[in-house]
Amino acid sequence: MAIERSLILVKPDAVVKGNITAILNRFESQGLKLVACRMLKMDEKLARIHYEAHVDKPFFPGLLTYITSAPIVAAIFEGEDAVARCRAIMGPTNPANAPEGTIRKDFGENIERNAVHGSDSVESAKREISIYFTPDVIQEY
Ligand code: IDP
Ligand code: MG
Repeated sequence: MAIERSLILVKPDAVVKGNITAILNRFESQGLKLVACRMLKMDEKLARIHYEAHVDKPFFPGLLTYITSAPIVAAIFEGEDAVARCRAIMGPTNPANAPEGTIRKDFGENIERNAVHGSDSVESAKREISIYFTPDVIQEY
């Protein structure tokens, strides 16, 4: 297994409810290393870049309204097999299908307002990390 990085977003529903640190802790407590972190508000331009695979989907207008409704926290977690491990810690897209103890089960509201984003492959992680972070702000320790 290789050391990977995943791009995680704490999404607006979770930020507004005060769940930022509880969610980041789910990754940190599983041994994933936080190597970059920032808070920002998505705008439509950024949302269309981040969700480029979804811009033509029927749910995109609702997703756009939601994801730009309040700030988000963008973070990079690093570790062995980080992409798959982060996805497992998050749970599936729909919180209704999420196992006990996953972030989306514990903090998600519905298939749209599901608390967290995580990269779905190493390739996606590289693309997504470059949207939010320049290499000089990613820490080595
Ligand atoms: P993922 O976040 O688990 O990778 P994707 O299929 O990539 O799921 O969808 C991106 C985001 O779009 C989801 O996290 C969710 O916020 C939203 N979304 C996905 N499918 C639906 C849907 O059917 N209705 C409403 N929102 C959706
Ligand atoms: Mg996805």
